[in-house]
Amino acid sequence: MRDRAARVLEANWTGTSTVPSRTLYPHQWSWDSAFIAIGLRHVSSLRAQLELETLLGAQWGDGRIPHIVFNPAIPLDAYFPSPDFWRSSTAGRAAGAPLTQQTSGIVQPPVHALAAWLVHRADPALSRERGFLARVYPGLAAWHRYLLHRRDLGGAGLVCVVHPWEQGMDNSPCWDAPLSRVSPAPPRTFRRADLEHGAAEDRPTDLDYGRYVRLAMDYRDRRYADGGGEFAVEDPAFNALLAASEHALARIACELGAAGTARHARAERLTAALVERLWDPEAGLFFCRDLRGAGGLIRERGISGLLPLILPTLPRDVVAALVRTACGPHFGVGDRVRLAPSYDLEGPAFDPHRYWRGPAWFNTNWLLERGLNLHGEHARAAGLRAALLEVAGTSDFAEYVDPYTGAGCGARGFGWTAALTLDLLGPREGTL
Ligand code: 9WN
Repeated sequence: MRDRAARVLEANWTGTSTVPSRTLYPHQWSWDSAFIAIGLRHVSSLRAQLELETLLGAQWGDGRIPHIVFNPAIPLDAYFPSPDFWRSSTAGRAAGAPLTQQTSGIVQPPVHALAAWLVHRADPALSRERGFLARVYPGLAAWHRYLLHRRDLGGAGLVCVVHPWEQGMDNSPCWDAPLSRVSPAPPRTFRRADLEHGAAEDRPTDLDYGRYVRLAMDYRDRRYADGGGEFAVEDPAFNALLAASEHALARIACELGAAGTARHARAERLTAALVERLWDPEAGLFFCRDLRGAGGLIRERGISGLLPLILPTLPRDVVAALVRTACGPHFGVGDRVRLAPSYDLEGPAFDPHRYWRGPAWFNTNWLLERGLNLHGEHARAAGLRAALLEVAGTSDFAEYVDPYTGAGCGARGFGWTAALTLDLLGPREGTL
């Protein structure tokens, strides 16, 4: 397994970073790279460090880490939206986009500081010799600053996503209500590239794609200034990852000889704000909060609502309820499914094969496994780990799988599936 997974990462390595998939996603993606670095550290700490350094090399002056860093050697029509759509170096100039590298203008979940800390821990000697933490710390701090200062659109201490792609679970039913208010870009004004590699019945519909394009286009035409968009959602997983990464940044600061207390305190405040704003005790789950339209909680059960389990200072009753929900009828962990689905098994929009509307992904299940271990649920975590390893192997490191059968869907030889397999094969470390 270890060799097979390492071979996938080798095949997807470009020399400076790793693509999620040679066919479907032939550039560098932000949160993919963070998960990939977490796995790469078990085969090459140097490559793991470079992965993150390359991504940070394309950071914008305002602190945002773009969700895609484009490889100029790849033809424009290999992926849509391509660099000529985002026009980062012109439309993003005021926000400090790089002049010579082409990127997208939206972001993805902030897994990077967590990844940087885990990469450092895998090989502290090499990390110190290369000054790895000192190289990445300023960029990571600016990234968190951007999110906390420019993206707290609700003013309650939580960060907003302004596009479904930012949260990473693109087509989740959690976005249906806020997206329904967005008028789609006309189909003839763009050409999807994803349908050449993925099955149309598994991918987002043309109507949803038109809405993704509209939102991205409007953001670009506002020159990537924050605050004015039609879509603004507080998401539990995005904010939980920021809090976990803020704890990691505190550790990095300490390692560099600075104080980490203020950062740990900020992470605890984020955790408290999550509970205050997004926790629903009756559902035993965190929900997304819509900041546009009529506003309020979006009562769709997505896996995102379980992921605050990765946080060390979550109240005990919240932890207990989340574990019950994960193992109950809506997510079926340890019972009805092989891996936790991306969306409610009993929800009206559930589909075991359609993108983020039911299938299981490896990164979300890896986070769940970490959360279960963190809170002492070792037997459940071990069950999930065993299922993850088995399904990764039998599906040939699929992008995602049918949650019931484990049958592979989407791309094969997928970067984070292979990387997180490597991580699960390694020692299960303690908590952050
Ligand atoms: C848009 C690369 C990315 C992942 C996302 C996943 C998918 C892109 C797409 O692929 O999103 O960013 O074109 O559908 O949803 O989580 O980072 O693997």
